[in-house]
Amino acid sequence: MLSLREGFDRYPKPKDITYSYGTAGFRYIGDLLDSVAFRIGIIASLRSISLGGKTIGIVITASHNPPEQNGVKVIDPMGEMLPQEWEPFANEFANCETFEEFQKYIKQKLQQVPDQRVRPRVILARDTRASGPHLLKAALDGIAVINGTATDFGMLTTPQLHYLTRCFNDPKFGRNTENGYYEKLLSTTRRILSLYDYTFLPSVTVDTANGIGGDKLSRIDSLSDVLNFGVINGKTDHPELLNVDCGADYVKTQQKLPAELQKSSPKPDQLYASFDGDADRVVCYFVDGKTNKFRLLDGDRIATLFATFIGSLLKQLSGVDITMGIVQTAYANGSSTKFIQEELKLPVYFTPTGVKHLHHKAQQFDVGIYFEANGHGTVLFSKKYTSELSIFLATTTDTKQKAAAQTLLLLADLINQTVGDSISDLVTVMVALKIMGKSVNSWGADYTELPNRLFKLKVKDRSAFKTTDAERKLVSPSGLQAKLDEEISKYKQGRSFVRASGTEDAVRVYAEAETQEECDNLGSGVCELVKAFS
Ligand code: G16
Repeated sequence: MLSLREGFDRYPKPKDITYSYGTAGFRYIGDLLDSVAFRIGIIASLRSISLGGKTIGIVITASHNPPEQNGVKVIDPMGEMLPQEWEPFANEFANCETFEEFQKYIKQKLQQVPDQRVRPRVILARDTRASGPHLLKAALDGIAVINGTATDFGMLTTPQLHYLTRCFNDPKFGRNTENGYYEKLLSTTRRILSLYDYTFLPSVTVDTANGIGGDKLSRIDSLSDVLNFGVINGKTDHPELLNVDCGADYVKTQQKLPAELQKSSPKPDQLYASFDGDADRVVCYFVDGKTNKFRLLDGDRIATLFATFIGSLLKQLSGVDITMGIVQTAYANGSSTKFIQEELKLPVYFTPTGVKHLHHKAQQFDVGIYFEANGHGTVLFSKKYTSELSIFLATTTDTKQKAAAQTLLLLADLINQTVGDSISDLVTVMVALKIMGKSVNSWGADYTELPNRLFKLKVKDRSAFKTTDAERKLVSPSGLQAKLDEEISKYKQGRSFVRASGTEDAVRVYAEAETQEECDNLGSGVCELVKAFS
């Protein structure tokens, strides 16, 4: 067995790097992550011991980032992100330089647990990146030095590993195998459709960013006729093509079709979708048959579609007391927020970027819908939701009301309750459009987006950019926010903010305004100010 000392020496920490557990775990160039992957194996094991041996997950992925990058993150027993109070420990432990320090951190953590003899259990999965197998080996060694048991699930989407982690700790949630994931998705879809006498959903073409999502969609295709997907950018065995000119991040930030679709002629007025590299984000889009223009249906649109769908079903039930709220980030288009508040008459809350923030806020509602504009999100349903609807279902005799209540209950099984999941989110979009008889054009006409643009700037030190008010205002560098406010005030419906990325070494600038020209000018003006302050 590998000793702690041998493991520490086998995976030395590079001297000139300070690692940080960012928006979604540690992310760097894959070749620079060996020591972090080894240590994440230890962190996950310690987390498992601290929870009396509950199963913890590790995902090796850099999601939307370029192929040469990679990342590691820890999943908690109920499929949620590592609690934020563990992040300072993760940071200190990932950065300690000497074996003495390294050993001290482990001892300190173990001293805090009720029973140190508990054997940790960890499950792992990775995306398709070339550095994945190597980092997996390092993580397995980290688990081994703490005498943990590890199960490697091979290549999965990130949400599949979230699902599995939950299943190991909460068997009612589903079967703890990859097939269990598909069974739950397919049987729930079939049951919802049968309530409306449908047997299948129309096929949708999905750009899977040359990532793991392509393989998994093909698997779903082969298992059932309920769902059919045409996969493009499905070259899973070419990791160097991951997220290159394709995928959810490309489509959202460039506001255009994936390159592959630009070359062909997408069918007008048809639903298309793009996943990111590990299939935890989805954006939809279509080409308008009248104008021949690309129309993006991003995370904000998916949130409003789900709210409209769930709201319309709830409206059919009398006397059911269910609260619904929507959680967004500063990136949400101002028009979407207005639509939610004024048309849907629902409350909107803002949190900083990162699922870990949105997820917790959404848990405060019976139906908590959270989506980042980039397509990362889900809908959470409370225990009260299930019990109220079950009681309603048992008492009503009305066929239509029964179907509505059953659909609502089944949605809690269809939509991944642990994290944003491109596959289950897309299927929910398809189900919602089918049951509401809504076309993509009608979905796109719910509101008109304000022109918006996202910029990425390289700066000397991104940690100098500190924010408050759900990242909508800067508190540092000193004096910059006042300059930004002055710039923003020059534009009609102008809104802009600046924040440091938690997944890339860059600062992001978001701008929106009444016209595209004004938006572009505002964005460029803000970028100039940022450059002057960095
Ligand atoms: C991750 C997070 C998302 C976040 C995105 C960008 O996405 O899970 O919540 O919006 O990074 O974050 P930042 O602007 O801090 O770089 P993914 O899909 O890469 O896991």
